[in-house]
Amino acid sequence: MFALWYLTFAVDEIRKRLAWLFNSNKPAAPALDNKPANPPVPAAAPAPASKPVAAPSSPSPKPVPASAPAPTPAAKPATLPTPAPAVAPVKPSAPTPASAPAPVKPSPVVAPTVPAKPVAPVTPKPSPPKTADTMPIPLPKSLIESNTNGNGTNGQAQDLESRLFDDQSQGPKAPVVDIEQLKDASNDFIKGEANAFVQSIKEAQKAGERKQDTMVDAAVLAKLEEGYAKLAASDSKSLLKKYLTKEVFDNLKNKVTPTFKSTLLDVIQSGLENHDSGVGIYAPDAEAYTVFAELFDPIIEDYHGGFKKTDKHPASNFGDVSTFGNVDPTNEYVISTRVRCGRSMQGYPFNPCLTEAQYKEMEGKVSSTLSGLEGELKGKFYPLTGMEKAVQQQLIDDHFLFKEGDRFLQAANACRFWPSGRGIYHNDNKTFLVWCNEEDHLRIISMQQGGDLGQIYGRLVNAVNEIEKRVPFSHDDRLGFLTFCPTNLGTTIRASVHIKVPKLAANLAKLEEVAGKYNLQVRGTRGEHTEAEGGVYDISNKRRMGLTEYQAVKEMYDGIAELIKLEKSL
Ligand code: ADP
Ligand code: CIR
Repeated sequence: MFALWYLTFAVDEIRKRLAWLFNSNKPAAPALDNKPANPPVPAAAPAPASKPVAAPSSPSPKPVPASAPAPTPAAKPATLPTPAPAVAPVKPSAPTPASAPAPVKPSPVVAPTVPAKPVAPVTPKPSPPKTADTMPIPLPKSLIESNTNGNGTNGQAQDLESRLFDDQSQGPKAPVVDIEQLKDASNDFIKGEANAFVQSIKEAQKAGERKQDTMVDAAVLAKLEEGYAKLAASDSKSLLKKYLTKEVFDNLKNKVTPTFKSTLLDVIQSGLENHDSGVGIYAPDAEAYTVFAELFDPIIEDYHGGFKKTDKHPASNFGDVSTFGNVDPTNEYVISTRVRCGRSMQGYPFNPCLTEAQYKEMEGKVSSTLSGLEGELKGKFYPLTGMEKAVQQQLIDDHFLFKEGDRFLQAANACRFWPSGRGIYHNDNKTFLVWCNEEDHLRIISMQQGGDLGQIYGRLVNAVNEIEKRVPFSHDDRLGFLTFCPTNLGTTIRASVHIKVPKLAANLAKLEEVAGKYNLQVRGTRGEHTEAEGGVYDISNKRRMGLTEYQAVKEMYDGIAELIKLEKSL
């Protein structure tokens, strides 16, 4: 019975991954608001591996350290290859269909993603685990390559499919060979993929497309030492400065991540170049969370209000959306409300390690996937490439679109090949939006005027559920959903209001202190690192890890209610 269940699960899983792989890349909508598209802005010439291309509006493109990981031509997983003998952790209710591909060499890694929820059950089975616990394992490189080459199906994959299903045209069917044979076939397939993955890395190393050794080169070390000395001497209030002690620095400065060879400089260069950072670090690739854990862990614990290195992020739970009402029932203080979450697509690394081809491929996948949404989520995808500058600026001014030239992201090598692969999807009234390839692969956003959090959060939950049915996302057993910035890990939820509380805000330090009591963060009107305009503040939940999505949103809901009460009493 278990074997049959396992087999059904494996069949569904393979179908789901193949569907994702071979999802056709439909062209994006021509331009915003149905205006004809401009001729596409020629993408900045691909920079040499270590030289990011700054966003056009960047005030002063920064020199880039020689340490940036050399992009390799093929997609690599954002989630991590598992050391050879290790197998994805198995939850009682979700057997692991396969072990993840083997890494270049055994090394500490972030736990792999957990298996996917079966999509089309063939036989009755135990109730499936929650979505967040059911992400498929990363795709082997050879599968991705065959897709991106435009060669149609991969031979191995096709062979496996034909061994699992007798007739594709009829939809899913019962297996046509016996269970033991199938399990063996599946294991052989996975082993073959793992070997191919390792082989492809070796070949890329031979061809000089990626760094071969695990040593940090002298130029990077010199930059690290110089940057560290300057930071240590500065009055920076960043978490980077707080936790990068000399001991931690010396322990980490020679380390590199196993797959992308990212260095400590890749992790901290944003904070080294921007002493006014609040945090100052990013994960250039998912392995960095493990290799540089000595720095990430205390920063994560500090930012997320006590999430310890021994803690495990809880399973995803969006809760009962109907329990949220209007955060400002009298409509006196709250101007607008927004809830967003971030997602990383399985099979792709974070920004600093993406190639331009991958950016474009991801944009195609996002655009075609979202084009299947219906009802109030129905909308269009608008690529940044070719978008009229005036249209882009209006979207930014109206708080719908990400800003351009963020110096914190630029210094982290996150703006390479801009605007290639970047874009925004939104419905007609712009209450549901998805950002593509800004800081994270996807930012899923629900927002509208006023304080009806119930409606806004309900829309977000509906959207996330719909998108998760179609796209496999990177998830880690301990860290939750994987994101580029450690402040966004876990739930990735930021629920915010644009609010005017003039009496409380008469003293900004006081406002921040009171907000802090309720685990809230105060930002300016145009988001992070901006000033308040016309007395409008952006106040949101600060922590995103160690609590559920529901609890993260509730933290904002309850905290804002308290701030409004306080404002009224003054
Ligand atoms: P993120 O929330 O995606 O981390 P930012 O802080 O940069 O990033 O904010 C992105 C945009 O969202 C900014 O234009 C900001 O003004 C806008 N925004 C955030 N919260 C609200 C809100 N409650 N109402 C309207 N716009 C908002
Ligand atoms: C900084 O360190 O200020 C930027 N790298 C942004 C950090 C993310 N901010 C946040 O509070 N969520």
